[in-house]
Amino acid sequence: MGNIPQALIGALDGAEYVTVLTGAGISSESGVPTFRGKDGIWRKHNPMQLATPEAFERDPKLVWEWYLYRRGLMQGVHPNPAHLAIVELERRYSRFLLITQNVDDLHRKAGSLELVELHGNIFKVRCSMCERKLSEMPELEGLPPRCECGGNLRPDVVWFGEMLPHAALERAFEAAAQCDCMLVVGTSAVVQPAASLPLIAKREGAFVAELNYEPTPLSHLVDISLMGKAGELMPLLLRHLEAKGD
Ligand code: BJW
Ligand code: ZN
Repeated sequence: MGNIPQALIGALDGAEYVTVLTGAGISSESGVPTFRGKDGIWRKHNPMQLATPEAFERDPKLVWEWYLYRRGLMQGVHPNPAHLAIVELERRYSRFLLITQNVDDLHRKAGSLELVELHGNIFKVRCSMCERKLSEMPELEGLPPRCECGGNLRPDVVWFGEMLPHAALERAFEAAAQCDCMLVVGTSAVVQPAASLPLIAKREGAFVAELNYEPTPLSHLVDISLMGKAGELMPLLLRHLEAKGD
């Protein structure tokens, strides 16, 4: 088996409460583009013109077109071995929480159960006036789609400058403070407040390991930083853990 540090296997093996924080990198091997980095979305598109409440107010049609395009991309993709390894990991613990910044629904498709979506879900819709939530897009009669109240419907995602869903954030902070071990997978760890969760876990005594393609601002602050593809590292980690349990 490949190289997974014993300290990480030991920490996971001894943990009662495990959390995993994921970012766009975990879905890149499924074909979902990341935001930052070489082929990142924000290289080609200005987030201030597409992912802020001001942008939506200014040009709701443009914002909707961009989100419909991305929904289309995400509809056709499937969970990869990293998503599936997290499902396996969850089965090993009575206390477990998966905290994702991703809006692509791939963790749910993979079968993860204890899951919080910090930045919402691109397949859901809500009203920008009355906060009514819809689990599906209404029949389109032009963009932007309208709510019964007359307000513009919008994707149920969190844009820059917006608060994260309160219950999700509270659950994530509590889990970060209480867990014994946290895995941080495929996030550039620059977007707050998600990026502070590993630091809270560390401060409260958890063993924190990062799995990423490249170094991040977290790399020198965590216990272990593993460089590689999530779709290879996560299944490998699981196999080591299973071998230890035998
Ligand atoms: C692999 C891999 C493979 C690739 N295997 N690895 C100044 C200082 C501090 C904070 C702020 C500030 N100015 C403003 C803020 C606040 C702001 C913020 O943090 N900005 C920073 C960018 C500076 N945050 C907010 O506004 C948040 N709200 C908030 O703070 O409310 C309170 C507040 C209000 C008003 C003012 C101030 C505070 C909301 C954040 C919302 C983020 N929304 C988005 C879009 C979601 C909807 C959509 O999809 O369209 O969420 S932006 C985007 O970034 C998306 C992601 O969830 C998020 C994080 O990105 P992520 O997941 O880390 O992806 P990448 O692409 O960055 O990284 C991928 C990583 O994977 C890389 O490291 C690769 O190496 C790796 N990788 N392939 C392993 N195969
Ligand atoms: Zn409404």
